[in-house]
Amino acid sequence: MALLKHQFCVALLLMEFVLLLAAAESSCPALSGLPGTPGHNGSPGRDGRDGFPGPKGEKGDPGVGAQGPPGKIGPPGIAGPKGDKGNPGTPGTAVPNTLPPQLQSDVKYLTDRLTSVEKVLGFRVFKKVGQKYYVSDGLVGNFDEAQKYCSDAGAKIVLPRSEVENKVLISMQVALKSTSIYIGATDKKKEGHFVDMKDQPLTFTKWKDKEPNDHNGLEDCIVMYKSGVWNDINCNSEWHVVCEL
Ligand code: MFB
Ligand code: CA
Ligand code: CA
Repeated sequence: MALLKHQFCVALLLMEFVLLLAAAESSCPALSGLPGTPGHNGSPGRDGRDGFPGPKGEKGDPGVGAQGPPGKIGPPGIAGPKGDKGNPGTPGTAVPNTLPPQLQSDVKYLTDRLTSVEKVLGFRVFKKVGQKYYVSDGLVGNFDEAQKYCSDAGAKIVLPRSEVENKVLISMQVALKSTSIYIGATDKKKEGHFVDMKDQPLTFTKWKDKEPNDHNGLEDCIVMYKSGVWNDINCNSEWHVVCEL
């Protein structure tokens, strides 16, 4: 019986120890156990957000690429001022008179045409009309200045001899942005009788209605308007100059 009592007391003591241990765990801070063995590495985290842009880098070295292709041709420059009059050309080669007469005449004709074409190419605006050329650099001047300008160029002031030639001169007005062009004829010598620069009477005219009227008795020269009609005007007034070769 004594043994039984002893065993009962031991069981009571054990229960009390277990109860005390449980109470100690619930009311005392957990006492840390011995460190466990380290766990395995976790799986990689999600990518982080992009960082702020960094500071501007230093300027790179100049590229070593091959030179690019040449650029497009630029627009033509504006025409420069007219150059000084050239020196007289070298005399043409004499046509050997051993050539047959017809061939000599053909060679002279072609030489003269070539000389005219070379003169024409010296002007800013030119138009072919039959065997002639109408040429201009856009000069504006009075009749005497017009006559000198054309004569110095080896030409003469324009004088249309037909409706067709008059229409070509109208088209020159458009190219020159002109309002009126001097015509190479006057009645300076005999009022009311207009003649060309070789004093020959005119075979073609295109007078504006009620013209020529020698307004104020001071009108002995002629201009052609943009419309193509002619009017007698004062020879000291200044208009566009067109020459014919
Ligand atoms: C006249 C004309 C003259 C001048 C003047 C202004 O016609 O004949 O040549 O142009 O106008 C009304
Ligand atoms: Ca007159
Ligand atoms: Ca008039």
